[in-house]
Amino acid sequence: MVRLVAAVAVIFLVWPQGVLAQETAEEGDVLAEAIARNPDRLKDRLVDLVAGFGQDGGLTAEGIAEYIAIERAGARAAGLRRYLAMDLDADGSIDGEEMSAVQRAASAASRGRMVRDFAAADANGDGRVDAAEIAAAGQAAALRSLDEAEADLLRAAMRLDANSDGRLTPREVTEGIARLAEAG
Ligand SMILES: [Ca+2]
Ligand SMILES: [Ca+2]
Ligand SMILES: [Ca+2]
Repeated sequence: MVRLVAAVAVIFLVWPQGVLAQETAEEGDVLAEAIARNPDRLKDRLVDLVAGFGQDGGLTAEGIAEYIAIERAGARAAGLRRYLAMDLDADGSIDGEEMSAVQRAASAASRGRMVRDFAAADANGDGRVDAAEIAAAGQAAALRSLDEAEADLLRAAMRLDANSDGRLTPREVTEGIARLAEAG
């Protein structure tokens, strides 16, 4: 168990750097790869994004960044809420007693996950989830909802801005993906 917790902690510490290294190596290919995988799915995704986050008929790089931040913030808030709901004395951390009390009140179905989440969040394995660990768990939830590879792909979509006016239109998405799918 201690070894598992240590492994989780190591993954957590090493992972963001790993993602960054990967990002640099694959830069420029993410769009082509996603198109090769499933052009229709990417097209639908981007057309929806333009409709939802575009302004004056076009999606800007800022609009994409905003979407990524909003998605992640929502997931982070949901992740944080689950932990904050266990902090019965509102001191900013969750100890074993609080965990047990919340577990007793929870449904049998959610207990297993609760124990797993608690162990995963307790990065230093001291049996408490402190404020920094709660924050880290929230950030992990944010990155699970929209990871760096997906964020890269969405940012790379601006390359489909064929007339280079800084605004991506549904037509540019559709035609650009069709063009790249044919070329690749
Ligand atoms: Ca507490
Ligand atoms: Ca801890
Ligand atoms: Ca354009």
